[in-house]
Amino acid sequence: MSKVFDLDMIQAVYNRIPGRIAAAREVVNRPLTLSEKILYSHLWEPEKVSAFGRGKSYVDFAPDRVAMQDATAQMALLQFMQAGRPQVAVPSTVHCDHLIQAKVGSDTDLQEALNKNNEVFNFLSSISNKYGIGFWKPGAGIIHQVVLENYAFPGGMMIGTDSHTVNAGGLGMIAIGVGGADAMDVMAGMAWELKWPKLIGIKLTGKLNGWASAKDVILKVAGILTVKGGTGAIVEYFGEGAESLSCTGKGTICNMGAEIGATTSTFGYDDSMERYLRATGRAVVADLANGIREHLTGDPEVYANPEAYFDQVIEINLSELEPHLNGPFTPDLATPISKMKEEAAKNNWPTKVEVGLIGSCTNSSYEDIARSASLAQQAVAKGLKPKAEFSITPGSEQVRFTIERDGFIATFDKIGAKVFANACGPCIGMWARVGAEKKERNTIVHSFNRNFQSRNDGNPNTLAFVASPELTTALAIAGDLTFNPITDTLVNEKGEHVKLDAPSGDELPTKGFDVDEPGYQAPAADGSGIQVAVAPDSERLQLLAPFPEWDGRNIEGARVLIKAKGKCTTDHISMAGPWLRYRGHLDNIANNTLIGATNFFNGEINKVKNQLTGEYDEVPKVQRAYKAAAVPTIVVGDSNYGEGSSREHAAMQPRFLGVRAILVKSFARIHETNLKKQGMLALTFANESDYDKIQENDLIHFTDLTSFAPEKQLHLELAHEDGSKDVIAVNHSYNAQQIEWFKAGGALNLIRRSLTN
Ligand code: MIC
Ligand code: SF4
Repeated sequence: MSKVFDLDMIQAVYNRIPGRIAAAREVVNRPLTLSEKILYSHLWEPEKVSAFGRGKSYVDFAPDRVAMQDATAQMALLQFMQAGRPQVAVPSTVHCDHLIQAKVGSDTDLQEALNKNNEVFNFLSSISNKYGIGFWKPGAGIIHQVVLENYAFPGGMMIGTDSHTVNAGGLGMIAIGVGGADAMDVMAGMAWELKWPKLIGIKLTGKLNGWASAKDVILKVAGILTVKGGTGAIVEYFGEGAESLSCTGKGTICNMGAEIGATTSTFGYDDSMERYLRATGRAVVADLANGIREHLTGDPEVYANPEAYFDQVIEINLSELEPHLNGPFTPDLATPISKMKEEAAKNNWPTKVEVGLIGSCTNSSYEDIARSASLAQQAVAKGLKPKAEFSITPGSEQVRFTIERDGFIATFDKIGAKVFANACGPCIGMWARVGAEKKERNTIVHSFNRNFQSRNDGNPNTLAFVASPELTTALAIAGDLTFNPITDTLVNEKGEHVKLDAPSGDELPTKGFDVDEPGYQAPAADGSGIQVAVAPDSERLQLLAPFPEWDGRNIEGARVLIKAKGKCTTDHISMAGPWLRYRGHLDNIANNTLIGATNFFNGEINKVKNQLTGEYDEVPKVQRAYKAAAVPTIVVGDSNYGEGSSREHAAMQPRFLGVRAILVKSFARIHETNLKKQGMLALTFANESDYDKIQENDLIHFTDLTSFAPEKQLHLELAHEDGSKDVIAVNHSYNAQQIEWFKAGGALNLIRRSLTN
């Protein structure tokens, strides 16, 4: 596309960056990392610059832009509607990508999605039009790919209502996933608050070769740091290895930083980013960035002596990196391909690969597709017929159009691949996989980022492994999880042993990108006359009613709705797939609340005791019964509760159904903020082992909620059925402002109040 979006804004950001960094240097008085430079350049109150405490200070920021996808934008914009503003305060976009189900192939599936989701797409399109929001239609592509191609810029700061917003770190941004309520604040012209993050430095040396790809860097990092190792931290990559990676490869690495819980990941501006900006029609942005180049990367002293500036440093030699397969069921279980035979046997993983899927926001760049196509081409030339099914979901119409022009789709056709619409599709469970309902144990491999149980096809017995698109393609051809393309051979149709050569492909199209109909709708210049209608009887959309304020009293006589055991991700709390249909209707989507979580007391899913009747029933039903009887409840959980997605539904639903507090060993960052924003109590055990003290029939009394204050523990009395009692201390991370949200019944209530005053 020829037009550069929001160039004035980028220019203004670049004009102020040098001065802001100079001011920060004065107070911090040492060389700065890239992350610090971007954070300091985006302070809401630049005059209050100070040496903020990592992991301690809450700081207000002014992000440059906001991105939203269809499944979360509905709730974000339903909230924004209530803020009483005529227009968004910063450039914002909506992308329709999550609601398209992959079934037959791109055209049919897209048409089907348009028919099914017409009401929601119309709502999003008209509300975008009204409030000055750029709207990307269904089929235009996946939010993060479209953002990288059109909006991301080095040194910028963005928030987005999707955890993989972090993808834009590939173009040197600080881009952070948030809940819709946070997005609403920024669109309404308010500050955005974040605890000043810790910094993890990852030094990349050497150069990728052979079968290794950028994806393997993050698969390895996930193995080292685990799903919670990045919590509260920004991961900054640097070193000659970092510079040798393509810009989209960097995007892949940052994208999957969400899987280690990192606030975001980023890379310093370099030649690869300049090449990408020029190739995507933004030479003018590249020129501007070149003008302040030294400010768009970390100081040389930092990279020369990283231990002195980062809280943790990891070094990875790209020259020695092996392709990895991470999974099943968690993205941090990393196995180098050479160890897969042994691991699969040890764990009894089915080794027959049923399906290989490439694409998603993580891995759908031109380079990814070109390299995978080189393998498909080899399969054809060497007489190999893929043993597994194989599918591609391109990340954007621009990539799809270009790869079609360059013959890659035709190559994939020759190996019988299916091309799905430019959308999330199977990655978010929008995949009508034939036979999934039989719930058979089986193995699939994909180039996406998440592999939580049931995520892709709804079958809890599908073992999904995450790999690079290249390895995914090779394993689909081999139909075997233990096939190591570096050492192993395959038998072709003529019975000959053949070997696959390492993949190859261009980083960017030599003939340039091309697209016919990108799928963008610019907003009306004056949207004041546009009506946004929500039908009162709609089952898809529902206007929001305010949550009740806190009554100023201790919560007493609370019941344990569920004590969740083990992993409890946002997929367990508010499942996606078929439930995506209710993302704009709080009452309806609340019927999936915690239906994926395992009940500690009976080991079962979606079966908890209703203390009013003594019977066991489904979680949402039991909670609705408590609500009707005005019985307060709490949800108890394990570590890293709420990991995964940014979906604030996982916080709003329990809140809507009347749950009063979530008490866990630890939270994932976005979920904790979402709970606070919605006026829920988000608490952590002061002693993790107190988790064991909570019994099924307990009555729980707060003893000191009336003196709720920052940095002060709260106490809960557990009255057990046998008459004994325990008093436990719980921690919280609320600051004074966040306590006001709690008191008001949610942050939005404060905004509503300010409008009527
Ligand atoms: C995901 O990858 O889980 C999603 C779907 O993109 C989510 C957003 C959502 O739940 O709508 C995310 O990662 O934030
Ligand atoms: Fe879509 Fe999957 Fe990316 Fe989430 S991770 S934005 S569902 S492609």
